Amino acid sequence: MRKEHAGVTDCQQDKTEFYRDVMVGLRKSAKSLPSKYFYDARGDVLFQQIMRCPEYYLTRCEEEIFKKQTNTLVKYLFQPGKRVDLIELGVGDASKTHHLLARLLEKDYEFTYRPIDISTHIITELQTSLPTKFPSINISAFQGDYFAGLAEFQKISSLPKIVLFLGANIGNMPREQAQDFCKQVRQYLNKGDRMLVGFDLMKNPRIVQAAYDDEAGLTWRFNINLLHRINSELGADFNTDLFEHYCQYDPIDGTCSSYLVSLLDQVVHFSKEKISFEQGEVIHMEVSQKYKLEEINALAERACFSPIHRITDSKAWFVDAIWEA
Ligand code: AVI
Repeated sequence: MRKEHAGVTDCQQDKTEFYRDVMVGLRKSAKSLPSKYFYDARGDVLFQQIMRCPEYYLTRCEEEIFKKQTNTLVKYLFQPGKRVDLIELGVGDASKTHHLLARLLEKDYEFTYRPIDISTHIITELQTSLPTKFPSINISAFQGDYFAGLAEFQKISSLPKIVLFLGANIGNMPREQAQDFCKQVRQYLNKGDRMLVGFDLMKNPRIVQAAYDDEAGLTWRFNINLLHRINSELGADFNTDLFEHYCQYDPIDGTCSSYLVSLLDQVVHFSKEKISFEQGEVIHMEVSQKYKLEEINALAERACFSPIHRITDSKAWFVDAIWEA
């Protein structure tokens, strides 16, 4: 629920923050926009479509792990008879987690499922759909920032925690930021708590490149949608026909970078400022980092976790890494 304080709504504050982040990115000599703003209602729909498109293998790989290796997940994450909080960061439609939840309920594990997501729409939807599918589930969701959610759950419960961070969401942070993120999550955990993180692995560059440059143009629309969002929410006048999507995968470093390219010299107006683009100039939109298996344990250890187990899909394209705090 949106709160009002001192006459300023959270909604207005979000907008100010959005405007500030956009301006900071577009005023830089190497322009960029933060990919966290991809996910408005239209962006959520486009991302759902990307997850189902033939080239985007990530979702299918992790879905296979959750479907076919559910018992291994349970074995390394849960202890029979020990009641826990199962916290999921950035939950989406929870379709992969469904497999795990079903098995836990079937085997009478005791847990409260605590999803955290920034999207009000996703949280509201989940709070009705999950109890319909699993009538015996205990669910207590949080809408907002991951760390605000972790802080809130720490306040209301002292049960051991199991944290899920699926979907290679960690890949949308550059390596150093991913490291800091894991360290920060660790601060909300007690010794013995567990965390599962989904990583996309380095593989044939053509497979990665295709996943971020799909035939149907969904990824193109997903990126361009952020310009539409800036137009409608911040009053800018981007002509989206004058930008095209470009993505490049660096197979040595494992970094897949998405850009929007300006097709002409042009000026985009905001109510109080204007931003110039040269023909061929790019806006960096997103990083999707791919990892080598061996770097993942080092990342865990630097964030003060002990690696416990790793589960890969049958093609070894994706891994769910399980760590102990
Ligand atoms: C959400 N995240 C893990 C996706 C990814 O693969 O980086 C977002 C995405 N961007 C383009 N396609 C999918």
